[in-house]
Amino acid sequence: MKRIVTIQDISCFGKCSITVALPLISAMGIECAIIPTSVLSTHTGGFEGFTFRDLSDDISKIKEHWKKYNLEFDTIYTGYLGSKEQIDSVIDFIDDFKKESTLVFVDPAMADKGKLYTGFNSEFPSHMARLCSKADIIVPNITEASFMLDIPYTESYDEEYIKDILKKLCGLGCKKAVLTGISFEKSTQGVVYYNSETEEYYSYFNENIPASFHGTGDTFSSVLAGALSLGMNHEKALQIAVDFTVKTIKETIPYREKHNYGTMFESCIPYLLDKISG
Ligand code: PXL
Repeated sequence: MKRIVTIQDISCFGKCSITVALPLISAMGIECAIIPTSVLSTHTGGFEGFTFRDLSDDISKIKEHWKKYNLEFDTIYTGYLGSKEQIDSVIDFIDDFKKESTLVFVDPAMADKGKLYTGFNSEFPSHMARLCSKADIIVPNITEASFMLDIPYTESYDEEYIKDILKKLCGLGCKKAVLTGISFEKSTQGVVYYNSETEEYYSYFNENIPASFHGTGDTFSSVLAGALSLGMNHEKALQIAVDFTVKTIKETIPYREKHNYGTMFESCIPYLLDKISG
């Protein structure tokens, strides 16, 4: 059985980060270990007055304990991290646990729609860029990519611009990059992927649904990290991750008034299992 460790926060209510990654990765038949980096009462988008318990000190303690047991992971998958100190501890973790065959998957979850999430200062993206330099694959949206590359955020772009950003992202040090939430025409949205080792690009699009829910980035990343860990090629893994994310959004739209804090991804798990076995 494949084994992933995911390192990100627990948002107790709201469906994102670990409460999305753990059920999806487990459902895909992959063992999922976790390192919770902080505990929040809710995610930081759309809720006022959330609590935040910093578990930064625990990251290195958990790491040292695990080293005594020589634990091994097929994939190290990182998501939302709350501070520079957490990023430093995660980099130490990668240095200690990455083997030749380990996939290091970094989702630099910190911003969307041109803005950093609540709680991050303008220096944070440069630290996230340091973590990205350690990755085999990174999956930023355009906002996160723009912050890490220190270029202006724009919503009007063409294919050439996106390809250039992908090359620049790989210039940070990662081997492969996926830009998420890309829309060249109104009716479609999807991802563009670049492999700097083979210099190949691949794009995959699905419907552009005029609705946005928290945690959809985490859904995409968890399924992509899972599919790649299972040994699928990038094309198939990206297709499954995009299609599943779209399915969860469509599933939630009829209930969006009461369920605007996250998607009803749970009822889409049978669809996911069907896709990965097909
Ligand atoms: O989905 C990304 C995410 C993860 N964790 C926390 C967040 C967010 C997005 O807002 O607030 C705490």
